[in-house]
Amino acid sequence: LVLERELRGALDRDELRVVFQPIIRLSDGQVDGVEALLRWDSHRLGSVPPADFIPVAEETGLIAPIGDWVLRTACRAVAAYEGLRVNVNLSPRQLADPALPGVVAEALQVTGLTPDRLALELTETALLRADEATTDALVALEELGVELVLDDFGTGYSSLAMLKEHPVHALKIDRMFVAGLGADAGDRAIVEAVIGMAHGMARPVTAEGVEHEGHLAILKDLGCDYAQGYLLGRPGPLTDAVGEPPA
Ligand code: G
Ligand code: G
Ligand code: MN
Ligand code: NA
Repeated sequence: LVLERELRGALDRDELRVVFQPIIRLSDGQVDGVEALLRWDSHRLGSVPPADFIPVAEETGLIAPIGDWVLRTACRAVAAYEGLRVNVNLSPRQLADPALPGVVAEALQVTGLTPDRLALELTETALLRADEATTDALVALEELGVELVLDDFGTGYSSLAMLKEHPVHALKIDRMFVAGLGADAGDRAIVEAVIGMAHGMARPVTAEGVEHEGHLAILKDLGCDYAQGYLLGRPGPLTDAVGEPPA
C-alpha cells in the first residue's frame, strides 16, 4: 500500500530513471543496441527493484503512464546516436492495452527514432494471456515496423506455441540457461537447441546473463548472434555503453 502511494507520485517527483545495458553483436564484438531498464530511487523508500514495483504498477494501472514515459525516455536518448537500437520491456497489461500501438507510434514520432531501431521485449506470460485485443496489438506493432522480441525464452511453459502463434522476430535466451554453460551439459544442449530452432525460423538469438568468458566462448561456438550480461556491460548511463553522442 505504501509502495502504491509512493509510486503514484514517483513520475511527478522525478524519481524514475532509465538505465541502459549494451547488447553485443558476437560476430564483431560491437555494440548493436541497448536494453532500457527502469529504476526507481524513491525519496521515502530508497531504491526499489523493478521486480517489486512493476507488479504494483501493473495491478494499479500506473504501468500505462510509467510505460509511456519509459518508451519516450529510451527512444529520445537513443535517437541522439546514429543507428543505435533500443529494446524496451513491456508488461502483460501494456500489451493488452488497445492504446499501445498509438502510444508507441507517438513515442517514435516525438523523438524522431525510426521504427526499425525500436524492439519491444514481451514475455511468454504476456503472450499466454493473449486475447484478441493483444493479438491485434501485435499485428499493429508489426505493421509499425518495430521488432518484437520474446524475452526470458524457455522459462514459460509454452514457449514453442508462442513462437508458432505470434509474430515474434527474435528470441532472448533466459540467463537461467546461460548460467550453466561450461558446467552443465544439459544447459548447453538447451542453448544449442534453441539457437538451432531460432535460426531454422530465421530468428536471431540474444543470450542474457553472460557473466564469464567461458559463457561467451561457448555462445560464439554455438553461433549465437548477440549477448548481454555483466561481463559485457552492466546497466548504467547510456554514455557508459556507447560514449557521448555525436555533436
Ligand atoms: O533491471 P532488473 O534486472 O532489476 O529488472 C528486473 C525485471 O524488471 C526484468 O524482468 C525486467 O524485464 C523488468 N523491467 C525492467 N525495466 C522495465 C520496464 O521499463 N518495463 C517493464 N514492464 N518491465 C521492466
Ligand atoms: O527479464 P529481463 O531479461 O528484462 O531482465 C533483465 C534483468 O537482468 C535486468 O534487471 C538486469 O539488471 C539483469 N541482468 C543483466 N545482465 C545480467 C547478468 O549478467 N547477470 C544477472 N544475474 N543479471 C543480469
Ligand atoms: Mn528484458
Ligand atoms: Na530476460
